[in-house]
Amino acid sequence: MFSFFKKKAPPPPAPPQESPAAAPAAPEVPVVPPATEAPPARSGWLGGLFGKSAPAPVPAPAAPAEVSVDQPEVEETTEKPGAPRAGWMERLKQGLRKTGSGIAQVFTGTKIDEDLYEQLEEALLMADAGVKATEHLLKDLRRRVKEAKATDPAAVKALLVDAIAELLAPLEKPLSIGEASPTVMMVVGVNGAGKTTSIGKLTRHLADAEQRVLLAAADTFRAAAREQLAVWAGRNRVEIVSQEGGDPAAVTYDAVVAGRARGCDVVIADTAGRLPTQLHLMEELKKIRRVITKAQADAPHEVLLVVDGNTGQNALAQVKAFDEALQLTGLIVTKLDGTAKGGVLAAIARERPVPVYFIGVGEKLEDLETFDAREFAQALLG
Ligand SMILES: Nc1nc2c(ncn2[C@@H]2O[C@H](COP(=O)(O)OP(=O)(O)O)[C@@H](O)[C@H]2O)c(=O)[nH]1
Ligand SMILES: [Mg+2]
Repeated sequence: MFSFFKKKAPPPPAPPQESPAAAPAAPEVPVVPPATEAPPARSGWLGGLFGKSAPAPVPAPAAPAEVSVDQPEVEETTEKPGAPRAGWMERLKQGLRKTGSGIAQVFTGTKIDEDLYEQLEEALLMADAGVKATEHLLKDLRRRVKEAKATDPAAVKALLVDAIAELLAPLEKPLSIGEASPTVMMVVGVNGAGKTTSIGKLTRHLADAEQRVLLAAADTFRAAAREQLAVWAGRNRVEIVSQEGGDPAAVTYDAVVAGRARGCDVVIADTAGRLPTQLHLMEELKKIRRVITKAQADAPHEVLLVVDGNTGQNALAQVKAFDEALQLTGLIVTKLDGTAKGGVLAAIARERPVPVYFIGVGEKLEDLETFDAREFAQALLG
């Protein structure tokens, strides 16, 4: 069992017989080999996965299953698996700069007065923090300023980082794999949020960690959606259960059954974000959830909502709606590299604190990161 830690981990012990760690090549295996034993203990997402060499190739194609499981086309990819954490922070900072500088701007003056608090209130609201989190942060900041007897705006800014980090801390939680076999994840979210892309990225990290992954293309309504997932399956050399025009719940059911039969470590279902008009999305998703339980009693282990960080307060509304219908276990917040106003995480923390397993900071494979409250707070004010 291992977890994706959000904390900076100590550097991994020197790998015994690995190729140069700087720019590891993608594995040449056609299919991800079955994990025959427990994976090595991970020192964390960053310490364990980033900058790590590809797993040793073990060509062991899976046995055919009863359901239609496509063996993926192997496609060459140019992405390099691994980016230094500094690079990631820079991307996040760049992404949040628009907002961040708005908040940081408040602290460029020379004194702490009511005017500063007013400007800060405005900046936080503009950054999508929402009324509740903004009120909370202002109150908390005033208390901190009083306690620390802070007298200059730079010190107040540092105290605001502390306040935001503390507010966001409950959202930090590692995604843990391996307690169940397989761990079944259902990924939901509105169209275009970044579900399929995030599944692709996550699958890559899991495959790199020698986890055997099976994908379920449960967005059966759009051919393009199935094809897109198949491309990611190909890139990651993992298997996919897909059926043209099939029933999404049936496809997911088949995938979980196949995943169990094949000893997969993880089954991930990609779902639709929009349905033909006569059908109701939430009802369809609830049905998928129920049917998964029929294939594996303790599943799904994770119901992940993918939200686009650019959608501001609407993201909070999505978290609430999906949580009520499906009892979410975690979030993936994407597109924080764009014009996102990261304040929405403060709103989520205050109003519906569903853990943020990952944040997306770009379209490439390596652009998925674990969430660290303090780093995020720093980037927000950077
Ligand atoms: N810039 C950026 N683009 C992203 C990110 N995640 C996804 N996308 C893009 O958003 C678009 C929609 O993503 P997709 O995975 O198809 O969304 P889905 O409809 O929820 O499955 C695609 O063009 C992705 O490349 C991210 O973190 N940053
Ligand atoms: Mg999709």
